[in-house]
Amino acid sequence: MRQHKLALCKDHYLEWVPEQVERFIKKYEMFTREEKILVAVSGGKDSLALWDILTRLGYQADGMYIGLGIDGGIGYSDESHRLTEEFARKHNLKLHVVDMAQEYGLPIPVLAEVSHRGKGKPCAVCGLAKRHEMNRIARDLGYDVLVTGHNLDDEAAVLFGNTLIWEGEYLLRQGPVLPARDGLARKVKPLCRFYEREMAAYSIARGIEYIYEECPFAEGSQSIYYKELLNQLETARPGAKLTFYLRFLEARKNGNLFVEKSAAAAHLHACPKCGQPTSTDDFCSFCRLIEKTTVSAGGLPGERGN
Ligand code: Q46
Ligand code: ZN
Repeated sequence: MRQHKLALCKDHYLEWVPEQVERFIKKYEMFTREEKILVAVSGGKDSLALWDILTRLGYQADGMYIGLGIDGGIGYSDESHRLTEEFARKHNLKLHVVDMAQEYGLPIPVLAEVSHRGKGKPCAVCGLAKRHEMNRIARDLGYDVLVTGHNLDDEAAVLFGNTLIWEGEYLLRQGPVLPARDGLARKVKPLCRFYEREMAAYSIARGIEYIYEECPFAEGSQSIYYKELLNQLETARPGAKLTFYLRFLEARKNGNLFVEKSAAAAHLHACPKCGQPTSTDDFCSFCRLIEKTTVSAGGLPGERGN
C-alpha cells in the first residue's frame, strides 16, 4: 500500500483491516456495540467484507438485500442474491430480503422505463428505490443505524463530481456519517477510508465469494469516468485520493468550506525589511528565505568570491 508506505502479509492484513475499521467507527462516532445495525448488502466485495468485519468485531449487524430484478444477460441480480444468501447461511447471520418485483410488482428496469425517468438508464430510479427501501426496513424493524459499504474510490468520485460543479448543498452533507433526521435513519460508511483495491484484497484473502461483475448499467457512468481520472492521479501521486477526501472532511469540520478567511487577513502587518504585508510578527516569508539562503551561501551572490 504505497499510500500508507506499508506492506503486510496476508495474516497481518486480515488483522489490520478490521482494526482500522474499528478505529474509524470510534473516530467518527458511527455506532456502538449496543446498537442494532442494518448492513445494506449487494453481494459485491465491499458490502460482504463490511458485514464480515462488523460481525468479527462483535457488532450486532443484520443484512439487507434488495432484489432489483436486473439481468443484463449475466443474471446479475440472481447471482448477487445467491452469493449474499450463501454468505449469510455460512456465517449464521440474519438477512432481510426485499424483492422489488414481488413488493411493488415491477423490477427496477421496467419501473424506470414506465416512469420515463433517467434518460434510458435505470440508475436514478434504482438509487431512489434503494434509499427508500433501506429506510423503510430500518424504520419498520427498529434498527438504529444503516450501514453501507461505500469505499474511498466511491466517496472520492462523488466528491470530485460535486466539486466540479460546486454543489454546495451536497458538499456540506457528504461524509462518513449522515445523522438521523425527519424519520430517516442515521447512515454511516465505515469503509470510506479504504481504497477499492484494499477491499478487494481483503475479500480475496478472507475467501469471501462475491460477485465480480458490476451491475451492467454501471458501464459508461459518470462515476466510473471520475474513478478512472482519480486513478490516473493516484498512479502519479500515491495517496492523492485519500488526501483529497480527508482534507475535504477536515475543511468541512473546521468550517473552512466556502468561508473566506477574513480573520487571517485582518492580522496582516508590514514586514520590517521590505514593507510588504505578512501574517508573522517577523520578516515576511520571502525575506526570511533570502536571509537563509544568503547566510548558507556565505553572503549575497554578488559578494561571492570577493
Ligand atoms: S444504480 Fe444503476 Fe447501480 Fe442500480 S442500475 Fe445498477 S448501476 S445497481 S450502484
Ligand atoms: Zn414514500
